[in-house]
Amino acid sequence: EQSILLLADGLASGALIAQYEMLHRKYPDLTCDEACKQKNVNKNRYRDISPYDNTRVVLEDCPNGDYINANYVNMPICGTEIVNKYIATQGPLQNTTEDFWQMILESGSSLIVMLTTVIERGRAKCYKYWPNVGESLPMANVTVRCDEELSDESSSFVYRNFTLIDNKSNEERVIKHMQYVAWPDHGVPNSPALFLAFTDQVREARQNQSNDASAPVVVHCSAGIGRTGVLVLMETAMCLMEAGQPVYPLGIVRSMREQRAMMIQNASQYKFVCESVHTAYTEKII
Ligand code: PTR
Ligand code: PTR
Repeated sequence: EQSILLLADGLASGALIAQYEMLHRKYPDLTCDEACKQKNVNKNRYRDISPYDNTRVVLEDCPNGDYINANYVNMPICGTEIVNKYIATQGPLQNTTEDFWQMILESGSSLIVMLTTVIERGRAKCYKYWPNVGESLPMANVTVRCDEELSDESSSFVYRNFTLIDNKSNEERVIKHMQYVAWPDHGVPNSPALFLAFTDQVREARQNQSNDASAPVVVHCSAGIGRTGVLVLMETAMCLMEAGQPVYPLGIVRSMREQRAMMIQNASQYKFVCESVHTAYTEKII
């Protein structure tokens, strides 16, 4: 396959990384004004990571205002009717936990993918925004209950089941939570095989969403750019391969960054996905 040969060549020569380094991290024409407003600054985990205004998630009925550090990211799969929808967002802060759950409610999503742990190397990376098993977290508009928590044999993944209750209508929605716990920020996953397996599970869970299969999958890490970008790139590449379409990772990253700035944090993360795609193709994992 032509594009896979190109990928192999580009990896060998270093051209792939050189091209990646030349991409815009952020499009200068796209504004991030809402993020900088005084009433919103303390809702951003990192000062240098802001959502573009034009793709940001605007909350409709949130007690704390319409702002959350999150973007809609839509990834069409060429040659098919498929558009994989995501909301890419930062790891919630204590003061944005309610906004996060409001976003889940309004988006219709029933799948949350978490690519960080709560603390890494002694630093807080994400607030534990969910209750312990058997407990509930009541908020003004919604209540979240944690029904189940289990981890896989490798201890790399944790799965949880939540029930999200709309306090006004009493409607309930089952939310699946998939957490990848073996992946430091700024780094790459500990194993390509495990990450491919995890991405595959996300793909499957996306199609089996309890509420609406076309609802966005909510993906977050700490900043919501690095590891989140890696997952979006990987799932997109897997879907393209499955559809027999060429995979041009550079174009995919460009398209992601038009929707959320700085997606994919560094060249090693980019290289990791390219190598995983190559491995998956040559070993016919997909
Ligand atoms: N921000 C720089 C980078 O993107 O590489 C440097 C940096 C690296 C900053 C690591 C902080 C880092 O660690 P932590 O995320 O744990 O604060
Ligand atoms: N200011 C932080 C830095 O550059 O290190 C922002 C940041 C933090 C960026 C974490 C990326 C990070 O990784 P991830 O998006 O995978 O959580």
